[in-house]
Amino acid sequence: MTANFSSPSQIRAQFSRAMSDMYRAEVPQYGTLMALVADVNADVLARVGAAAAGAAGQESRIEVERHGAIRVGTPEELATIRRLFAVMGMFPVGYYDLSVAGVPVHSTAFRPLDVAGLAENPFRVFTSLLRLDLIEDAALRDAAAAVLATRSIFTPGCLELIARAEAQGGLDDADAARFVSEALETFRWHGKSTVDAGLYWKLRKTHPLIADIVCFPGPHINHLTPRTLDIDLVQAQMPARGIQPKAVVEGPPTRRCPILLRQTSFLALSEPVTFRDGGEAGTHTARFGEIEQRGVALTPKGRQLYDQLLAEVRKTISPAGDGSNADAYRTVLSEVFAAFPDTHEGLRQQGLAYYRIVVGNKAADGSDVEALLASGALVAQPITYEDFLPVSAAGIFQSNLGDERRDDLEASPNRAAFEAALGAAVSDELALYATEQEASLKAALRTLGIGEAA
Ligand code: OOG
Ligand code: NI
Repeated sequence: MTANFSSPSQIRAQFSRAMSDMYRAEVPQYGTLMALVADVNADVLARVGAAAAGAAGQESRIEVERHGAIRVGTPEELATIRRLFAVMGMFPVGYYDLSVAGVPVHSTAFRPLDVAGLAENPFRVFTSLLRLDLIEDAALRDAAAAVLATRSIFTPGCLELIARAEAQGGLDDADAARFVSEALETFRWHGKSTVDAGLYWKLRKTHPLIADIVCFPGPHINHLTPRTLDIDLVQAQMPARGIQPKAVVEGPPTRRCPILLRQTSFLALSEPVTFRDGGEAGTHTARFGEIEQRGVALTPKGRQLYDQLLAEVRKTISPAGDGSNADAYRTVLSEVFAAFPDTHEGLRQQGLAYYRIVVGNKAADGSDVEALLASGALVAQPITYEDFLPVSAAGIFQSNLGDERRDDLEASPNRAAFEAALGAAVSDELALYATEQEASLKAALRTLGIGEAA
């Protein structure tokens, strides 16, 4: 008997559309950003054509959001979030320690594990868990924990449908539609804080992110991110549309062969909040819009080179929040990254990046893979990086939390504690790309009748 269930990718597509609609209503600037991205993408396609715009240019639905981000407060919340995303075919990939950059959270990305799932709908959610253990003031830590212990971030209907999906192995169309609307409630913005003004300000002084996570009824979506074909152009054109970009684009510089991920955002807005005790109303700054441009996934060797070059850049210059050294930063970034090969052949042959190997239209001669690639019997296509970068993520966090003073933090990755909270291990993102490259090569050789690869 085959049950008549909605596919997880269909549910994810519905959920991502519902989030986009809700967020545009909540944060009108996000709608402005979407319109700018659509215009820039159309310009690029008109100018260079879809083929030259790379794999991204050939996607039929380039305008759909690629990711969003939330921050949860407790292990129990994280564990239930994992079950919620699993209903939509999204699983935890990667561990990101943000304490290294002074942000008291650690994170994973919930996403489809395979290329097929990402192609059906690419939506991912970068999900961070608050680390109360990094708050030094014990009384404040206890107060925050007490507040978090009393809240319930899921509707009863959502919890019931998660359990039903787990028990049945899926949801039918009617249940899936209900699930999407119940799940949406978890991510909605509430301008009414659950705490008194005094506690809000104490937490905010310790770290604005702690106030953002602890003082509200749930993990409001804090940004959504469409994909652009030219991030430099969107960054440059934001001011003309009345939105203020962060000082610099995070990640690698502009290149002929894009690698990893480049991101930028417009600065978060100040939203009015009221407090439980009716204390003087204030404003809270947390929600923004982001754009991303993705390139080829790097191997461990490529990633090491990236991390090393980025560290070299940051030793010389770190981008100021007010943009005063943005030009100088861009110059140093591109000078230092001149050391990173910038042809796909070079990247592949030096083992720096991952490629999907497919059969080309030239006759095969012999069984040497390099020779087959050189003759065009095999073709190497860059595998897109689908994950995140901790230094970039920290830059995105920081630029949207305002320039308020905050306590310094000790770097202290704790993947084991994160996985214990999650109730599952996170997948290793690099292993997913390596497996895809290997499987594609095997399949291509099989098609050519060459049999097992050496
Ligand atoms: C998440 C920031 C990280 C990204 O694109 O690197 C992120 C947050 O601000 O909660 O979304
Ligand atoms: Ni983001």
